[in-house]
Amino acid sequence: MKHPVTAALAPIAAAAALSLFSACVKRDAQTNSSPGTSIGVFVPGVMSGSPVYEMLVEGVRAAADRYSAAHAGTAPVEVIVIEGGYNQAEWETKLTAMTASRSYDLIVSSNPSLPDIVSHISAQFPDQYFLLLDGQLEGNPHVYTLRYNQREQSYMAGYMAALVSEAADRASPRRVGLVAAQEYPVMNNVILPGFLEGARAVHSGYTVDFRIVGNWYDAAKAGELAADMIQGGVRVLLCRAGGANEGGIRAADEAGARVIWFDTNGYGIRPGIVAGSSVLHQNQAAYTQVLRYLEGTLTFGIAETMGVREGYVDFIQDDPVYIETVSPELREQQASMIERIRSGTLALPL
Ligand code: RBF
Repeated sequence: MKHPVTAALAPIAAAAALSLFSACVKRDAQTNSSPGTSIGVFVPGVMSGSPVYEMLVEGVRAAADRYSAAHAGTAPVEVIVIEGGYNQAEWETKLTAMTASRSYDLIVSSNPSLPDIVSHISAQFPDQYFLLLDGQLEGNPHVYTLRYNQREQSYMAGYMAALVSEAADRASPRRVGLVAAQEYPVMNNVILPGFLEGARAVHSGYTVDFRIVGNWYDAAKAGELAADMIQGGVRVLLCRAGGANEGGIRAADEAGARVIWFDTNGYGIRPGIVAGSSVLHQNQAAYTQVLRYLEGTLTFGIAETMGVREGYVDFIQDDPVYIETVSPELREQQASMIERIRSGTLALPL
């Protein structure tokens, strides 16, 4: 015989169970119609002063907004941004904590060092999906990667650096400069050689003065290094040091040298000083790939490489400040080199 109280409560319990069930059904329905309702963005560094990360977040947000607007009946896609900070030793712990929270259907990040970190984390949390830009990892069924052809990006920078150097001062040594935040495999094996390769395509006698700041924020140190390089005869330098670039550009301005900007359009930063902008369309990459994820068409487990021909790497030629800063002859030579890359006549594979 049922206990009378239990019997009396039975309908309530049934109703509660039913409402719990319908809540689950509702949630499942939402999940089914929008599989990536929560996206976590891990910024390996600090957004401010690092346009490559600002572009990342901008692209993810734009994809989430676009998808949410097109699926007005379902819950909007949520985007949470977590900055890892400048201490690289903490990134793995921070990203592990982010993954362990199980709050995100997808974790998005961007940095050549992320594939290694994610490989460790993925072994512990094999169900978590990751979308990594600016890095390469093939064969993990929960990880999609897209890297840029930075040989093309740095070649275009080196070519313009040498063109401007040739025109600047015949008495100077044939030497271009590269101020880098730190050494890492892509810097040493792709960007540095690509920059030199581009300069040597203008004249085979070019060498590169390569200096390291030691971090991504010390503008004073970058300025000292740049000033010293210019003192030694460098007329054009590529600044590759995130927030520290400001020091390099200031030193160039003070000493009458020129700077080539990397990743974003830098002409407006100090008009007349920035003579080239070799860019990555990271916002476009983040937007396109996150939208593919939300629409269920992103293939995990693959690694893609995108360059000039795919429209993700470019050299900005139509900015009025560029047109004012660089002579028509040099712009013409730069344009025809870029055209050769775009058409495939000049192949610069990674
Ligand atoms: N780029 C930045 O603009 N700011 C950064 O703080 C920054 N930190 C990085 C740390 C590491 C370990 C590595 C390998 C790269 C870093 N980058 C940073 C470079 C960035 O992720 C990207 O590769 C380049 O901006 C692409 O040209």
